[in-house]
Amino acid sequence: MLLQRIFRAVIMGPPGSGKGTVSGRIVKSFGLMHLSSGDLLRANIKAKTELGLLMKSCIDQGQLVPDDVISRLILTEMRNIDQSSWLLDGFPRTVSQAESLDNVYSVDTVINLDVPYQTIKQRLTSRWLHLPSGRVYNIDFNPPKIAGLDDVTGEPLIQRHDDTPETVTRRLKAYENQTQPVLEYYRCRRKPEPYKLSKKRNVLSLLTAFIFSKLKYLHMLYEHNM
Ligand code: G5P
Ligand code: MG
Repeated sequence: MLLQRIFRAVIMGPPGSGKGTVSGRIVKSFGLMHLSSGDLLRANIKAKTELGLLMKSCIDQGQLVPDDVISRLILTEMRNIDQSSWLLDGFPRTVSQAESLDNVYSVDTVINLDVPYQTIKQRLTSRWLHLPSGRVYNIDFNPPKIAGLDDVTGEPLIQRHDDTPETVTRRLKAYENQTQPVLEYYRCRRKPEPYKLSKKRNVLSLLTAFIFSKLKYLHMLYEHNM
């Protein structure tokens, strides 16, 4: 199903909650562009760009890269998909990043994957990745057709350096301290429904609200007099 208008969404969740896996399915079904901040950083590391070399140790240690670096990287990349519907995976990850995004684009939907940490730790130790495409596999959940090889290209799969148990624990801590507040940020920004109504409908809804308020007032008076 292709969307009729530009639709902009963000997918959030702790490390290993399935953001990449679920994104893959959503973008296939709805024809969105998928932009993953982690995939973009790993591509820079693989290509040995200056940014990649600078950020590698940060990522390998399970720490977030600085806000200004990742915001500039993602927002520059987003110019290429400006006229498409998109799904952002892994960005924003701090309130400051969410504000940078808000300054340029308005987000229609935020999807949050809520998965227990114990499940995450099990999933990450059995995850395999096709680095060039970002395709994700799991020995138990969705194994590749041929062990160790990507289904589409036949190229070798790798395990991520930051999937060791100690680094996963650090990444979960970073999620709790720096990313969970972003969920609260989006919850507080939720707009009330009536603003989406057309002008004609707005008049109707105002009239309906007025009539209901009067009825409620009469009802209160009635109760008071009882
Ligand atoms: P990333 O690359 O954004 P994380 O830590 O947010 O990394 P990650 O590890 O990529 O997230 P995911 O995408 O949420 O996990 O999960 P996934 O890969 O799809 O699934 C995990 C495993 O579970 C897979 O093996 C999959 O097959 C399996 N699985 C999925 N769904 C299910 C299911 O329903 N059932 C079962 N049984 N299994 C399932 O970021 C990496 C680093 O880059 C930097 C940071 O250093 C970060 O640590 N970075 C940023 N830094 C600052 N700001 C940002 N915005 C940054 N973005 C990245
Ligand atoms: Mg991912």
